[in-house]
Amino acid sequence: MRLTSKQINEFKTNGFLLLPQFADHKLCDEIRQLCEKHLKQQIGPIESEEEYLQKDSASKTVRRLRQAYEREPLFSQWMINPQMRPVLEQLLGEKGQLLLAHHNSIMTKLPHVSSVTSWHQDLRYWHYENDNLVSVWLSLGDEYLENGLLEFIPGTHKMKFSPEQFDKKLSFRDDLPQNQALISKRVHFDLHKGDVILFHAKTLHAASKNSTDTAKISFVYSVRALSNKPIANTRSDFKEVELT
Ligand SMILES: O=C(O)CCC(=O)C(=O)O
Repeated sequence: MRLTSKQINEFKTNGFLLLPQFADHKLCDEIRQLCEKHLKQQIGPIESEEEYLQKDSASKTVRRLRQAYEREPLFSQWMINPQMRPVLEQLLGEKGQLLLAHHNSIMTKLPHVSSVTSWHQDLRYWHYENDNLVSVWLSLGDEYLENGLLEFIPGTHKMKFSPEQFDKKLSFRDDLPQNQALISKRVHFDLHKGDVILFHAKTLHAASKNSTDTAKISFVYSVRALSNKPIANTRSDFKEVELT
């Protein structure tokens, strides 16, 4: 698949791009079934809701299944999918390299027990020479505001912010009038099984909790431009996969 120049411009302007019905439904169902098995058995490494909220608790509610690439051949096949490579190459302006340090996860919002994901830029904890990084989000079922859909603020990948606009965890503060004006420009698209949304590592995004009775499960991985190297001896300086 190749993007049209309208789609490329849309990504460049907004910092995100929806590719409706990119992935085959059968593949999504097979991936989802495997995810459900890993979730049920709490196969590690996981990030729990308790860890995310920095709560001390013996119980663990899975928020994300980390290191998706090494969990199942079907997962790694999706992440190196030859159909996606030319698309990423168009957005990055050069070949991509799959990161195993960041995202590389099955993201969940489990019914009633999940938390809000505050406004943030993914790059907040990432360390690369520049910001030429794109994430690929695959919906394995319906995603809408009530079950924790992602929302984006258009154009924020190109904006400059001051450190005061972020809190200690580097979330974008929603209590500042200046930030609120920007947050009011938030947009979302209801997502369906097989939809892919591509977003830039600096695009501000957030997600609500899941107040429905069904788990929301999505797959996310990220890719850097080949020339955009990780900074040595940081978290980002980790295993990668060449997308040649
Ligand atoms: O919690 C969510 O579903 C949003 C995930 C997210 O923001 C991210 O992976 O960067």
